[in-house]
Formats: sequence, C-alpha cells, structure tokens
Amino acid sequence: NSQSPGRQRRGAGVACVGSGLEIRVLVLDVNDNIPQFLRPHYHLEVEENKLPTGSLLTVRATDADSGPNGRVTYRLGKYTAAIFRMGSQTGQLSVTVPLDREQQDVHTISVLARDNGSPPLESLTTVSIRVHDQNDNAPAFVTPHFIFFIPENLPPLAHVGRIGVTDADEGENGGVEVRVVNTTAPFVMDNARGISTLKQTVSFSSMSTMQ
Ligand SMILES: [Ca+2]
Ligand SMILES: [Ca+2]
Ligand SMILES: [Ca+2]
Ligand SMILES: [Ca+2]
Repeated sequence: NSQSPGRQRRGAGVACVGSGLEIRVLVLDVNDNIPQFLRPHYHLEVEENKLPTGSLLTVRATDADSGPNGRVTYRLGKYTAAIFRMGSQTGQLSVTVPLDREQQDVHTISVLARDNGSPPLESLTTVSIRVHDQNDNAPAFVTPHFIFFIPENLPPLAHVGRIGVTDADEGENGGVEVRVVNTTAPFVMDNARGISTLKQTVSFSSMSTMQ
C-alpha cells in the first residue's frame, strides 16, 4: 500500500500489542541502598582464659540492591586489636587467643559491612565483648617486708600499721583475708582494713623487732 514507513511501524506496533506482545522494561539497578546490619549493636559475654571453639558470633547485614550492589562483605574497624578476626563473607567474628580480664574487661569492636557497588556503600555496627572473671590471680603483698615503727608500751589494740595486699581479680575472686600466721606474735589483724593492731603491750626490753 501507499503508507509511509513511519506509519507502518506504528501500525505494526499496535497490532502486535493486540496479539499479546510482551514489552520488557529493563531497569538498571543503581547502588542506592546501604547494607543494613540486623542489629545496631551486638553484645556477648565470654569466659576469661577460655579460647572459644569456632566463632564468637555472626553479624549479618542485608542490602536491598541487586547484583554486586547488594553483595555484602564484612571487615573489622582499623583500630581493632589484632587478636580478632572477621570472616569477610561469613560475618563470623572470632578471637585467636584466650582473653585476659585483668588486661581488658570489655572489648568494643567496630564491624563494617560494605557492598560491592561502584562506588561502594558501607555501614557500621559495634560488638561489645564482656570478659567474665576467673580467679586466676593470687593475692600479693605490695611489698615483701613491712616495717612499722611503734613507740614502746603502746596500749592493746593500738594501731601498728597497714598491710597492703592486692588481688587483680574482680569481686569475690579479688577478696583478700590477711591472717597472722605466727600465733605468738602480739598482733591481731583487722581484716576489713588490713590493719595490724597490738593485742598486748610491747615493751622494748622484751623485743625490738618482731616478725
Ligand atoms: Ca547497596
Ligand atoms: Ca587473667
Ligand atoms: Ca581474673
Ligand atoms: Ca584472686
């Protein structure tokens, strides 16, 4: 017929739609979603001196984009202690050595989730790890010898001096009781304060140095 090429194409298009043509619209994904951690903060408690078998915990972030724009990998913040490891694909946090509560009782770790878009988008969560105390420190005297100078003929229960003792553990594990082993010594201990007091008068003639 005598129709122009432009009109022909339009006509053909209408006919095709009428007969069930599928029109596919390809929408290209843009990296407009930041990876979202399932939790803004993770908390866990571990036992001192025990190396956990496997991972401490698994973090997870989702990303609503498709393809590389939604593919998430994990890493630790750059100031994280070298004893911690993160599985870049798995999100599994692990530790390579047992933790020492006396060295550090709480560890706060930054974990980043980054998608594979161009440019990539990144988000952050924190993991805090509280280390439970074990009684792994013996009490120690602050000095190997205590020397107290007291006047002769002090009355009984007079203050002699303070015995300094420390124990690096926490709570009851760090509680200390001081006893006088030599039962003939003329001292008693006030345990609550670590203070040695006289239980009888001491005269210079009887003893000048007592151990
Ligand atoms: Ca994304
Ligand atoms: Ca310890
Ligand atoms: Ca301890
Ligand atoms: Ca202790």
